[in-house]
Amino acid sequence: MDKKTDIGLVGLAVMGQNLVLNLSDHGFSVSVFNRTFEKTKEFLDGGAKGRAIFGFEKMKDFVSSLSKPRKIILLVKAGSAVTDTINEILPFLEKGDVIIDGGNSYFKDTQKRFNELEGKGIHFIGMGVSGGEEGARFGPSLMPGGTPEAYKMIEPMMTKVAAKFNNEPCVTYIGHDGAGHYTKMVHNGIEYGDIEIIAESYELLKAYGFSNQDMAAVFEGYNAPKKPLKSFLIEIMGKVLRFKENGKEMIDFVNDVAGQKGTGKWTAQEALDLSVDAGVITQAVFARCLSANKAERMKASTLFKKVLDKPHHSKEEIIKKLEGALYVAKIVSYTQGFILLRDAAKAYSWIFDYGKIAAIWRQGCIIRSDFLDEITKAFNQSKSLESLMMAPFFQKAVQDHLKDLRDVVKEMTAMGIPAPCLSTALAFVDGYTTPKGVGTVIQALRDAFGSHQVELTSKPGEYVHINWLGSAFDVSSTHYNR
Ligand code: NBP
Repeated sequence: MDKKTDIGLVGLAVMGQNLVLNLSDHGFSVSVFNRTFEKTKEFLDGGAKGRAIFGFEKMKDFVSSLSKPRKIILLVKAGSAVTDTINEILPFLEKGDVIIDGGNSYFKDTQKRFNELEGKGIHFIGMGVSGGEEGARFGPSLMPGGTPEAYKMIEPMMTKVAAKFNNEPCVTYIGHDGAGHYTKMVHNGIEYGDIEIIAESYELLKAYGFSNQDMAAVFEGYNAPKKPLKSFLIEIMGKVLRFKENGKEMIDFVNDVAGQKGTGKWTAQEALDLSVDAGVITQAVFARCLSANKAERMKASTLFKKVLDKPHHSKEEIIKKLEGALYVAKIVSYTQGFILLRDAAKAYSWIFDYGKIAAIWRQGCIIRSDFLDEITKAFNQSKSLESLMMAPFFQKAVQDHLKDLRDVVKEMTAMGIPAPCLSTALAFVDGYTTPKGVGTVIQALRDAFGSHQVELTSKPGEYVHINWLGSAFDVSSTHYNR
């Protein structure tokens, strides 16, 4: 091969192979490398055959096949594999070259790698890639973070391979160092919430006596054009429910033990670290944890007898109420996700354009939906929006359907169907919209047992200790605000 290639990719598992083919479809020549050379050979003899895709066994040859400044995408397993790969490439790079980590790396690892590589004159972009195998192949949503200069170098390629929504590419520069991977992490957290509320709906409909095929029709109805829930996940829920193998509806044979890879957990941990209520995402993570504890659940199910209500509504009524309930819960979940992004921007000195972030999630990724187009409009209309729920469009939507969520949570509680995400979404709306909440009692008790001081409404900004319990040795402790 005489000519240098446009871009290189390391990691020929499912994501890597598909992204290479996507790049190739758009006319880019690609050099590829994989730790196990056998996989490279298989790819060159298989999917890559007849294309301008070139494989290498030695890292040195791979790097020298690239046109300068070199651009190398990593799609290897997140964690130490990324560090190992960077260390292997580094000796052959020159100042000004760019490494793009397209895996689901932890944003703090990305920040560290960014700083180390920038110190060596190598650009590092942590790029969230969403959409799974299908997305990588035909158009993912891409969330690149790093320096704007480095992004400019890969922008022409990324805008071509990214998914398109109304001809707009689903990629935008997100922000400095780990901002891209952070945004991908929050995206994945939101995905956890979306999946959990669909799962809770399924449990309710099942308890109402809907067959799988009837439920499929309900989700297909929710996914009809112009409907507020119209989205990829609702669409595939219908397909999953309809799916049969040898005449059997396969959903009935799936063990109820949920897996997770960690990005939901990171989002929940971040929410706790930044003191943000991302309850829907966090409860979605806990729901997976509880589901995974099957042996204990099986035992507990024999120990506790419940007195449960029968359905209170007709099937038609519950379909309608559930649609409204899911819509409000989704608004809450995305509101919380964007509040997390807002507070992360403050904590990590990023400048986010929330309208652009919502815009690149409209296509290509797992949470893609028409709803995200409304979120894009809401943030574009008001750059200083405090929270999504306060945008007039979503304020009205919550107002119109809050009773649906309340009725559905009430019904699930009465029927003994766990609704961790739907109920936490309702609790958030009630807490968020109350002028006087639980803080009063919490502060009074903290002051009573630990002398942590209270702020009296009559003296804003001043913290005093009250001797609630009439203690003889009454001393104020430090006031902790959080
Ligand atoms: P995997 O996450 O399964 O990783 C497999 C790749 O990593 C192979 O190429 C493997 O090489 C390589 N690798 C490993 Br494992 N350890 C290595 C090491 N120490 N040094 C060099 N290479 C090493 O692949 P994937 O599912 O395609 O995902 C790639 C990235 O994209 C991950 O970060 C993932 O979280 C992210 N992601 C995946 C999806 C999805 O739907 N799968 C969606 C979005 C993002 P080998 O062939 O020699 O073992």
